[in-house]
Amino acid sequence: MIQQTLVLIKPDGLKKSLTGNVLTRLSETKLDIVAAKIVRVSRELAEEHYKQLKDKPFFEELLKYIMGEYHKKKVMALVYWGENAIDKVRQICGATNPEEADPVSIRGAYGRITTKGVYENVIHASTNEAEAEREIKLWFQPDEIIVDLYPTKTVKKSIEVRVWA
Ligand code: IDP
Ligand code: MG
Repeated sequence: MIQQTLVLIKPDGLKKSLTGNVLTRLSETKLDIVAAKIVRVSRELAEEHYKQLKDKPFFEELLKYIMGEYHKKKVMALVYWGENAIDKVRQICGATNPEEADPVSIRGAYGRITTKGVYENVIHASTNEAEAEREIKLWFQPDEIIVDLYPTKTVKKSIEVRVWA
């Protein structure tokens, strides 16, 4: 089954210069990267991304973490695409809790639990197709992805945009 999945290299991954290591590990999957960018995460984006966790005691800390308050204010967002993309990527990421994750996995090798109790686990990956669709549409516009993943429509917009001076 051909799938797409959202991957985020979280601020701790960028701060620790793990981008290369993470991308190399993910290349073992032989999946295609069909979108990639560096994002400064707003509070709105963070809240929307993690909205299923809003009642958790660690939610506020989680928002600060993904917004980069503790590391660098940036995240690398990618879309991986190919056969069984969701499970293949999650397998290499490892379990959510870095102390329970297989030491060979990305989270097992590079993650930690902070003194405030947040799992700083370096990477995010979608867990199922519905979540992948919601997340990819949240982080990317259709034209930022080089393949057609979901139906699109064309609308006329009259907006001011910033261009190079
Ligand atoms: P996932 O990232 O493996 O899909 P989720 O349950 O969706 O796990 O949680 C999102 C993120 O919230 C985790 O990656 C981790 O950073 C953080 N998190 C999840 N559960 C806990 C917890 O019990 N304590 C602290 N942080 C957590
Ligand atoms: Mg999740």
